[in-house]
Amino acid sequence: MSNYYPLNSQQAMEYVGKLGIFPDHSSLVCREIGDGNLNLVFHIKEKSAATGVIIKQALPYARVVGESWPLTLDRARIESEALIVHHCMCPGMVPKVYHYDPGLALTVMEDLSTHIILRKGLMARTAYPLFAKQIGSFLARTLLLTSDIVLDPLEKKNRMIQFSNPEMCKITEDLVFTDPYYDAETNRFNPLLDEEVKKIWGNDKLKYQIAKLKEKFLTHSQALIHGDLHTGSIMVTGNDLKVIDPEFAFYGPMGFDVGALFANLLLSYASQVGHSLSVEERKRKDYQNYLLNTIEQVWLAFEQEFRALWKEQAKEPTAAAKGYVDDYIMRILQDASGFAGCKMLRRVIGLAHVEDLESIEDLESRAKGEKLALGIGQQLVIKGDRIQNIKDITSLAKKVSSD
Ligand code: SR1
Ligand code: MG
Repeated sequence: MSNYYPLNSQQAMEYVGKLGIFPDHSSLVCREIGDGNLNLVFHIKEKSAATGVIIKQALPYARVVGESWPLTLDRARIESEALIVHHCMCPGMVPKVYHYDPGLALTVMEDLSTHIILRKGLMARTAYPLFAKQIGSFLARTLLLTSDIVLDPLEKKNRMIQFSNPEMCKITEDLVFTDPYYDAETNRFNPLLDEEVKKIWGNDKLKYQIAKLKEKFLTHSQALIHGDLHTGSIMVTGNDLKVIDPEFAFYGPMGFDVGALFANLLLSYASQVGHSLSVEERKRKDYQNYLLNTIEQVWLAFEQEFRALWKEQAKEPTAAAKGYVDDYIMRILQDASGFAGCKMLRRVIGLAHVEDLESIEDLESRAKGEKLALGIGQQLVIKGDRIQNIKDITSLAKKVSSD
């Protein structure tokens, strides 16, 4: 884009000033608050106000690596358009988009300062009683309502074109499905895991399953998926939830979003082991149980809403075939297991890690949590095809923990 330039805080304020969002002559303040892997994020508000707006601007490279990793600016379009689709299906569950500028690859959107990143809430061992129902519903609605089961076939194909996102998909193909399973330059891991990681690199059974999961990610254009639904892409209060950051959105397998969420809840579960020196054993176990119960509740809420929507809204003539919806849901669960496993492994071995584990300063304590994550991740991948219900996943996590 010829008129693209990365904003600084002053320019971000001037930009928003011209949009008529704030009254004329407002006294604005701005902070760059981006702490993710990819983008600039500016928080702009009137000096005395509590909230204002967010400008999220894509950089032409991955922020986490630097200019040596060029990255498409089209991800800003994908994100703003996915937010609009998600808003139609789940009003109030994504930030409102106020303005999108293709030239500057930026979106001006609702300020969510009242919310916190779910990952931070989990790290503080907070319980969110409404979370499972809310995210289960978000998943069921955004996935089923963008699929062939509900959409007119031509509209679905047009949406696949609209959300063609090859460069962002390539990041996932490399960082989730390829690099962590051999001695790739992008990998970085705790040196105390050397032995475990080498075993993973030599595990043919695991790599065979991962090859099949990658193939599914590459070829199964089932629904408009968020594409990066980890606990850093969800913001919460005690009673509200917003899903943010769909810049990896594309037409892919439904189980990838469900699996991403399971993986990140399980990474929180595994991290409890590394933090346990500093807290009572009882508190750690209670929170682990809470996390497993949350996974079960998410799935139940997802399945319930998915079945109800299927009944009410399926337009695909074959949707009423006896046993089809049951089989469809079972395949999502099995895919979710496999994808969750890959996503756990990549967060320990690959380029981009998670704060749940990284915040454990002592390398030996961290390695305990990471080993548990590697153990659960491998089992989810290997046993994915044999999972029959959600308790198979939570029992597997418990079993690996007790081994
Ligand atoms: C270079 S981007 C690394 C990771 O950050 C994002 O959140 C995605 O998960 C991606 O794989
Ligand atoms: Mg993100």
